[in-house]
Amino acid sequence: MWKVFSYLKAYRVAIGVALFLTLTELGVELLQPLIMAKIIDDGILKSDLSVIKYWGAVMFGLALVAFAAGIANSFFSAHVSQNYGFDIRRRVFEKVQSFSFVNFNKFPASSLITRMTNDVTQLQNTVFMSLRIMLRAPLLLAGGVTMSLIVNWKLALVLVVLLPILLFFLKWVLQTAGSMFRDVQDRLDGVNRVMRENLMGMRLIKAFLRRDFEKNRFEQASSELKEKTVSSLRLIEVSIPVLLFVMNIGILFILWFGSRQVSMGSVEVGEVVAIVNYSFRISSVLTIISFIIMAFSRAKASAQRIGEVLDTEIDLVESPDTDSSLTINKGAVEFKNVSFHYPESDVPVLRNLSFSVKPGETLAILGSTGSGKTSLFQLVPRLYDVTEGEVLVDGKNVMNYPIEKLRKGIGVVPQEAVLFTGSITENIGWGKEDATSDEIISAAVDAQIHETVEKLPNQYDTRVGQRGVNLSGGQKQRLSIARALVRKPKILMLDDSTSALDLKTEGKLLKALRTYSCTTFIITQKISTAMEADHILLLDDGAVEAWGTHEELLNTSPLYVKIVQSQFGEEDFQHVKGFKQTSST
Ligand code: TTP
Ligand code: MG
Repeated sequence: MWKVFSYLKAYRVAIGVALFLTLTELGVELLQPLIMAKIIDDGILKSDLSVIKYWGAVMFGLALVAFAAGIANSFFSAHVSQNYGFDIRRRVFEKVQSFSFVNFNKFPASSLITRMTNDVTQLQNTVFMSLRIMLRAPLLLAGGVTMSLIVNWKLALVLVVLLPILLFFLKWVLQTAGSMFRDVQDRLDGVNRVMRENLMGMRLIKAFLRRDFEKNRFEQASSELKEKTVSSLRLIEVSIPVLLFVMNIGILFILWFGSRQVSMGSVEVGEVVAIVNYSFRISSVLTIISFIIMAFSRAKASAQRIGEVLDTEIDLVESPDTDSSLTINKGAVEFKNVSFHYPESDVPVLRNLSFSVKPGETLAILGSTGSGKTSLFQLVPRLYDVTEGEVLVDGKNVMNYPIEKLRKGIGVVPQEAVLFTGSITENIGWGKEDATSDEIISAAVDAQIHETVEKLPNQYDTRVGQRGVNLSGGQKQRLSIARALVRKPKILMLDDSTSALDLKTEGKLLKALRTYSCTTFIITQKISTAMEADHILLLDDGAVEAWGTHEELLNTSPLYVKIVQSQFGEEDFQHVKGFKQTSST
């Protein structure tokens, strides 16, 4: 948590200036009652107009100074707090970017969003408030007491006794509210989660008529947030009247005691007025301190939450024997006795896989749903690391590649097409930082999306709506293929990325892919796609069920034959069998 606050160090000069300005304001504030006392005792009570005029002018001058200092202080405080917030947001964002999937699984997306927005804002507000008043408040308190002691120590003893008790009470409030606000922020995560899921699943919710259900879910999350916030605020709100009540009793006592002293002649009226004046100021400072405590307890909770993200240890890092000169040259891929389970579970997902693919070859991966196809893909660009065995690219363990260079040579088309807000050009060009428009168009042509794009109202400048909603499933798939192709990868990995394409388009796409000198991994459900590949890997429950060409598998794998039959029917099956066998001989 303290680390989060330590980023303020970068702004120490501006903070120094802001605090100096606060002290100027404070100085004026503390001098004013003293001058008032002077005006009353030496001016009003002695009917000396020149004294009143002189000290009146001094007071006016000081007020001007305080005014200017206040404005300048606001300026510096805003500068520091805004830059500090910007800085933290950037750090959290960069940290999240470096997260492995294991790290990601620890923080729900909604919680990361709240941490990066609301929690940072809480910190910003507190920093701003601190620079404006936080230092002023305790100093005003200390200054108020000191000045009172100077003016008349007997009267001021009341304050000396009362204040420690009140401060102790406030400390208790700070501690209790701190943990309560931690709860509040967690509930805010909850609200954001429901909100996010709702917005993302809007179409589904409408289609399934689940509006009322979702409404209740949202209201529940929202009311939990409200209740937690109310009970936390209530604590702070109750503390203010308690403070004021105690202080007012103290002031009454000062007045009573002071009037007795005045009649006895041992205290001047102005002195009583000054001390009462200081006491009122102290009361108002205590109110401010309560608010500061509220802000501080919130900031403490937020700083903890941000600290958790920043302190997360990245578990997927460059290995110590990384060879920084390694890059993917040819694109040969080999799996050697690879076993894998996700770090958060013990269930084996891939079991003892061994196979190899030469540069430029195409490997089709088939297998029932949940058999581990996507998981297998993730091991090549090191989105996860193997549990046992080795994945080799161009004969070198992927662990030996600098992660950046490894991933640069790989084009991944995920199972679920993800697009970003922006134009078609931007979305395709996202795959390669310096892609020229020729490269983008040629990737689009190969991905069989060029013609569709040409028909769009603004062609390549057409904006893809939120999460690609103005595109069909197949169009989105082809755009994400184009995005991978534009990288001219050495290894291209298509995760069921042609599922939404008709056979004719798919055929054209596969033909275009052959012109790329890259090794292609293609997860597919379709035998028609697999038939074209150099090798087929049939996965069953994470293990190799069969390996070979289409013809080989027809002869060796009953499961493969079953899949072929289920997709083609008996008659077509004979045809497919015959066609492939004659065409290859
Ligand atoms: P996948 O590798 O996702 O299976 P698949 O790609 O073959 O399935 P589909 O055809 O439906 O796309 O999953 C294999 C197992 O691993 C499955 O039990 C779910 C589990 N799994 C995780 O635990 N975490 C993950 O991030 C993924 C992707 C899968
Ligand atoms: Mg999958």
